[in-house]
Amino acid sequence: MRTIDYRSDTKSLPTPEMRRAMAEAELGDDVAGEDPTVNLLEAMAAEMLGKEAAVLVSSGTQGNLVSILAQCQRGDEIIIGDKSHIFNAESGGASVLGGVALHPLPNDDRGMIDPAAVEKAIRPDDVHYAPTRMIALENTHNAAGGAVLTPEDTASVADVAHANGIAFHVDGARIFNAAVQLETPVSELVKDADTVSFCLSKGLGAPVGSLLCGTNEVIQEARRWRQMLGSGMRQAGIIAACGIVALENVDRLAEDHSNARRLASGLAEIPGIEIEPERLPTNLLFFEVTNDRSSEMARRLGERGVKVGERAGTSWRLATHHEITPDDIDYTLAAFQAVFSA
Ligand code: TLP
Repeated sequence: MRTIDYRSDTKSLPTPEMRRAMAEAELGDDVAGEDPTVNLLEAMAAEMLGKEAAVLVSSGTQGNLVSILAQCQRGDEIIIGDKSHIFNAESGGASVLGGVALHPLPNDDRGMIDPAAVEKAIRPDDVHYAPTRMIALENTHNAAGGAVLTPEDTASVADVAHANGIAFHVDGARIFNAAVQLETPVSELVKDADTVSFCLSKGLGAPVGSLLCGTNEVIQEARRWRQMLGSGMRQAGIIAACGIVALENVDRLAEDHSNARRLASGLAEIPGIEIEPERLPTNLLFFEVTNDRSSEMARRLGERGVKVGERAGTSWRLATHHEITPDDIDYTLAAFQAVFSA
């Protein structure tokens, strides 16, 4: 039976080209800066993002964390979206390991934070307050359904940060999905960010790894924290080799978006599913199952090889990625028809 895994784009496996690149990669000790494949990946990432430097880290979570650790001190505060991954799904690492408080502001349904609210939330210089040291946005925004922030959105918050001498970070786990969707160079999307993290292991298809990009100074400090966190990875070129293949193929994310759109239009026709296909921005589809047998539906789809991401209650998330073909979309829609009409 075929298996089509929509639970996350993180579930995607490396491509045959990545496996070959892994086998053939030139390797060295990356802790000493001697792995040529890691060095090449970091240079490519820095150039594509328009930043001075980049460091390979083990995950998106670690990319966000080392950015925070490199730029904030114990007792500082970060202004962050209340639906952001950093706030909700990174184990409170900033607070546990950095002693940094998170100050959430509402994310709207595009994952945006109101710049005027940010301005108001910045703490005055007063002994009662934790100094605001960083402001962060997420692009694309996971919980907002893969919504895309434009360069203007980003600039509007970055300008507030910089006018107040505060660092501005972008959690760009899926920033290349945003760039492909907007048909804008990724460097343009993050030009106002001091640091950006992005993931190789989501839609880009690599098995492991993320990069943090920023100034030479901040990235050097981030390397120290990466080492302290136990992620000095020695011959990490076997990971980086896949990352290079991923970065050479970012344009193919457009196929994931088009597959997601076709899937959303098909699902909209199925009674028992509430979805707004016209609101679908990138590769993440969120929708509601309106009958009261949501878990049973998910199980039945699983029996047909279609694995879906159940969220809270009747809310589902499906993510498209490089392993999912147009033919898989047809198969999936037929499976939904069968399960939901039974
Ligand atoms: N998101 C994952 C996990 O929550 C399982 C997913 O399936 O969507 N920022 C954003 C916006 C993310 O969506 C994620 C992961 C991360 C950071 C963290 O990346 P990893 O999983 O590499 O630590």
